Amino acid sequence: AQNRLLIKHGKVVNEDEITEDDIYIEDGVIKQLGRNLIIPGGTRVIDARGKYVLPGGIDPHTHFEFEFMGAKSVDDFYQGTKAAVAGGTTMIIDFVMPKKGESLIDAFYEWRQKGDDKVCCDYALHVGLTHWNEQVKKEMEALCKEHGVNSFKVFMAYNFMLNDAELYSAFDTCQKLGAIAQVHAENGSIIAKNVEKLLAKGVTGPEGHELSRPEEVEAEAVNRACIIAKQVDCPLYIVHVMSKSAGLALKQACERGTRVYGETLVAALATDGSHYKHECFHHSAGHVLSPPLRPDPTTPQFLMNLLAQDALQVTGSDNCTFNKAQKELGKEDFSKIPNGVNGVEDRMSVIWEKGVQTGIIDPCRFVAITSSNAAKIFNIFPQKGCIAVGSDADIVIWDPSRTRTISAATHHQAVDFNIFEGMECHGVPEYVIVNGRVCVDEGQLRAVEGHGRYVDTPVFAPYVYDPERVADLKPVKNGTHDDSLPEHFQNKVQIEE
Ligand code: DUC
Ligand code: ZN
Ligand code: ZN
Ligand code: ZN
Repeated sequence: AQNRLLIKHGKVVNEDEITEDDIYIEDGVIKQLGRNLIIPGGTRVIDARGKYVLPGGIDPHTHFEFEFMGAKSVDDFYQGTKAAVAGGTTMIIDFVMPKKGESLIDAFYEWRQKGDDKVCCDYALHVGLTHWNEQVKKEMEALCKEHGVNSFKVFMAYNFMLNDAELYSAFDTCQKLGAIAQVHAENGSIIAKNVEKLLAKGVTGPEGHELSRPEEVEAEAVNRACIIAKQVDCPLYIVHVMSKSAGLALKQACERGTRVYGETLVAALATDGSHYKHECFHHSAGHVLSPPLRPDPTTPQFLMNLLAQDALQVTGSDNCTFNKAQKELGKEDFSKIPNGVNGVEDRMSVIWEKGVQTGIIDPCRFVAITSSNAAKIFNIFPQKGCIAVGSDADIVIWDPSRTRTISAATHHQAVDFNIFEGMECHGVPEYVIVNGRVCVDEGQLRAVEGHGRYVDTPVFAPYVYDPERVADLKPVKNGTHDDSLPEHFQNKVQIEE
């Protein structure tokens, strides 16, 4: 066999434990795990002494080459996944975004066409529901049964938002298919009125962005989405939880027995809304994303604490990058600034810095929130998200003692701005192994266009708790892992039609 690799002497970190195993990889898969392995001659050996060996990061939220608000995001599937790999992420999940009225299946194939030949690492796709009718319902079923899709995103804001009755039907359809519903939770009707009012008052700059969509407008939508999902017992995933209020609304819904997961963004964990007051337009507009960064400077640590408590489970980037020139579309009107920021490359280092380096989370929890939980929720665990015999060889050898300083001048993304500019991070990927191939080698990036594959995300069985397939997320309390299942996963009764 070709492509053999042995990783020796590292501290192997999974979400539940750290072991001192060596790892033998052949043809892209982990074949042996343990000490004193017997391996074929001619195998390359990587010494990981003093380093952590982590499951490659999974970024479940990117928008590569996305036409949005009159612009097209500049990181495509090549540049975007190359940057991901450079930072220790070995799989991304992007969003198919059908034009209003467009067939979901057609849009799905458009995205496959953008991705398949370009991706440097494996990828999967969520599908956005930008309108609602019977045709959409039929196509959702086909996407689940024939195209490896198990997640659909609905919007409560933007001009493709669904109303409450449509959300109810969309969630109900997801529930019956065994899919998970994702929601962009902001009250779009309130935002539209606020924008009108602010512009009329002469507030046209980026500072108007957060003012038009304050955190209670996010929290209201989180709460409403949770209530609607609970009516039809649909598992729900709130994307980009950006504020304290939204995080608390989600936590309370969970305590009421709603089956809901929360994702927050690396942007929200490491920066804040003070940037919207920056005098330089390219700087403030460069931080515009929705939901916005919050003016309350205690927000980033609060969200990290929610991750530590398992009140949030996942971190993504929402990487949707626009150059300075594109952001100028909103020079006269903040509501026209293309929404989106970087993060796919820096997510792992920034979260290590803000979470592990500060002592809020341990390396196991870091693995859970950057990789394992996304793999479980989107039903690709243990192929992805862990280091185990039989799993894909997506592995990062992580040096916690080295640091790097983030800059647009040195990053691998196509975009000309970086919201983490100047941030010094402990935790540097020294080797990144993607499907058994060494794609960062002693810190040198050797990503290969087209090396990645499309990964099917199979649906779950609706209503049934299936220990083989349903995510059994383990809550972490003060660094000790509680193996009991969260209540919302305890036996659901099968209801036959
Ligand atoms: N928010 C962003 O900032 N960009 C892409 C889409 C979204 O919801
Ligand atoms: Zn969104
Ligand atoms: Zn500036
Ligand atoms: Zn997004």
